[in-house]
Amino acid sequence: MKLYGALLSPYVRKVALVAAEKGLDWTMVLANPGGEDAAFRQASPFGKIPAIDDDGFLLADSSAIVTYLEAKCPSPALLPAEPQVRGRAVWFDEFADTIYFAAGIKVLFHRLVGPKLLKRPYDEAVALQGEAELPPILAYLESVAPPEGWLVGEPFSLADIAVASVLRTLAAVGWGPDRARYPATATWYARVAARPAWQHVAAIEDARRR
Ligand SMILES: N[C@@H](CCC(=O)N[C@@H](CS)C(=O)NCC(=O)O)C(=O)O
Repeated sequence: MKLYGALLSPYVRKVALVAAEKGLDWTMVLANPGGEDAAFRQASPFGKIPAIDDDGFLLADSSAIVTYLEAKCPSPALLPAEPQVRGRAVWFDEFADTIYFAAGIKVLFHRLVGPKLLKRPYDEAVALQGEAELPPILAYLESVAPPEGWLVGEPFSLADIAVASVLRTLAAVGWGPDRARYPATATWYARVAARPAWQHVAAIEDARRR
């Protein structure tokens, strides 16, 4: 499977982590957000990352891709079967994408991606707005981070992958795990980051950054 995007994006990393947890064969194909490469744009009509090409099957959007991979390779299950647990897992995926990263992307794009990586227009006021939005989100996360096990209890799931992926991305702009202020979050995050699939994806990401 080709995975279009860049692993700094939590959405792209989410797909990479799901593929790695499931033991799938995948390769990164670098695509920037809004990139014009024709093959990428065929897979992602609106130029958003991630997108995949799985033996000619093209699909964009991390949650759509994860749903596809879960159906294609059900084991290990990352979307739990029990109805309430599955509902909670999808909640955390949505929380990660549309609440947590919706705030964090303002900091990421206007402090790092715009000014330093893609040399696109940026606005420090937007970064500050994102920083003002993050503390209540992090307080919520601290209130639900489990002392043992995973965000939905058991099993390890898409919930842990999606939320921890945002945390790793925001570490690049100084909003990583903060043990002093958010000890439960930092302890849970360390458990996620110790998983072999996480280590594998992190090694690929770190090698590309060097
Ligand atoms: N809901 C989408 C969001 C994808 C997304 O917004 N990706 C960002 C980069 S982190 C992007 O490509 N932005 C470019 C744009 O909006 O034009 C998903 O889960 O994949």
